[in-house]
Amino acid sequence: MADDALFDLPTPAGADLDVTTDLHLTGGLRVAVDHTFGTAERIPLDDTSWVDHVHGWLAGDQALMDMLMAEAEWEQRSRWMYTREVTEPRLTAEYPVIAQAPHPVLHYLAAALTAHYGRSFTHLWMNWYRDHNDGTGWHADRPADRQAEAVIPVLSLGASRRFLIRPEVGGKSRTILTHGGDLVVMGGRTQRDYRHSVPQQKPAAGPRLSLNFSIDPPRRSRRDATRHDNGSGPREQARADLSG
Ligand SMILES: O=C(O)CCC(=O)C(=O)O
Ligand SMILES: [Mn+2]
Repeated sequence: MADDALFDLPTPAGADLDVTTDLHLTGGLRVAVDHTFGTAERIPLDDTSWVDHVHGWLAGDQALMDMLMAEAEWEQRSRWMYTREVTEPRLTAEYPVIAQAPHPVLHYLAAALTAHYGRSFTHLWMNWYRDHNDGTGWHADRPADRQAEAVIPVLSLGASRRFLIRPEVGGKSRTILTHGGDLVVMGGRTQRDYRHSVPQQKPAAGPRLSLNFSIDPPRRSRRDATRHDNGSGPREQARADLSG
């Protein structure tokens, strides 16, 4: 995109990580995170909003992806757009309480994020983009967009895709190219003052999963919240376009 600033450092740390180090914590899955966050690139959006792009934070992303695609409870969700029901262009699986997820590796990931960012990530929702026709339209994450500030880590597995972010009031978008194993963390007032998306695209792309962590209270799953929000989803209601 001509108007995008590209933030991409091709320095995958994941290749250097030893996937046997944390086996006792990952449920035997051969993955490892970089506990030092040594490849983190802080992208200031303005004085109060930022994004961290942690290149190659996770080693073994394919093993994690294979396990989650086989074992998580994926569902096809739909939502109301004005007068018609629209099928979301992706699959979703959700753990409103990560501690109850039956996969130790998810606890391991949440604990590593909590240790670094100093807040207790308790809620996980995952997207499965089956190919380039799947995506996520412009939105802010709820309820984080109603909090003074928030930290939302998003872990990418599988195919590389473009993660866009632009001011809530409109304007140029920035592109972060996410590779399998990369972590993108939105912080500060990003959920209030910016919108983000993973656009559907023409160039072919294989499957990608994203793992989105938050500190939402567990009493309502995002699916329940969708209903309470009068047919428009908790994340989706904040979307500025209809692309999904
Ligand atoms: O897939 C991604 O990288 C981001 C997805 C997202 O923003 C969301 O599901 O709220
Ligand atoms: Mn989001």
